[in-house]
Amino acid sequence: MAMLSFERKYRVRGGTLIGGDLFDFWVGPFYVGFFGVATVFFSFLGTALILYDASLQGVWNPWRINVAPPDLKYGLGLAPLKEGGIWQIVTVCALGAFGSWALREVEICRKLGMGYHVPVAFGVAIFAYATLVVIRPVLLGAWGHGFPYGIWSHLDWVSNIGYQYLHFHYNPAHMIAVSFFFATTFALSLHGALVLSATNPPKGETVKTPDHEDTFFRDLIGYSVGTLGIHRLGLFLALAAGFFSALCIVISGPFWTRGWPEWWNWWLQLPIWK
Ligand code: UQ2
Repeated sequence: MAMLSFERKYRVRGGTLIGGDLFDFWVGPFYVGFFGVATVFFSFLGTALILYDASLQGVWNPWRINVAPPDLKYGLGLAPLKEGGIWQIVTVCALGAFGSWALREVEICRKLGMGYHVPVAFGVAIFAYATLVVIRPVLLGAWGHGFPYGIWSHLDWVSNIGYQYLHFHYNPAHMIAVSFFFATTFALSLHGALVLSATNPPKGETVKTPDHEDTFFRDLIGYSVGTLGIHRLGLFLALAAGFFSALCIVISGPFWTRGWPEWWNWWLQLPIWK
């Protein structure tokens, strides 16, 4: 599998953003590039630091490992290694690894003469993460507002922040984000089911074509979004879910400090009730 017949045709030189020809080669099926080296560097360093923090605490249960951000008293300064400094370096490593991975995707897109949809999509996920550990903590004035790196501990963080605003489901941006997540899963289930149904005809029959897919939905609801359209819709729904997720947390604290149920008082304060 490491050298498919078409790989030879598409393993073209160039398209690199940095480093010229230096890292312009493959290792087995993987393109390396400057950003492949950078991704490996940041991933290993970040993972090693998480394991080092676990060793300091003597916590080896994977569910319970926790790399905590600094205390709020350190503000936006650097904290001592064992008091959140590791969390700060791990955060730099995470952003370095994610950003390098995105730029490696860009280099591969350039090599292949493709659009940049995949790195743009991944960029929205990076943006959502950066909102949690950089943008919101900076707006609130302390790295301690970032979330802890741990399977169990990050769940506790989400729960605590939710209760801090009394009832997070009253956050209008959270409502929109959740709706987009549900719409995304709905659209993918429709799409996946439709493609499988068209490509799995009864024994002895030929595979069905896209006009069968269009016709199915025209018969059902009088409308088909189309084979290209469903992928545009899917990308839009997923990116919107990520965008409104970032929005709902960044407005919590920097732009609204009370409980989210209270935000809806604007409705009762409309002049039409007077
Ligand atoms: C479609 C189409 C596809 C699809 C799907 C539809 C042939 C293979 C799933 C139907 C999707 C519609 C009508 C949009 C639904 C809207 C939301 C927000 C979920 O028409 O074209 O291509 O996979």
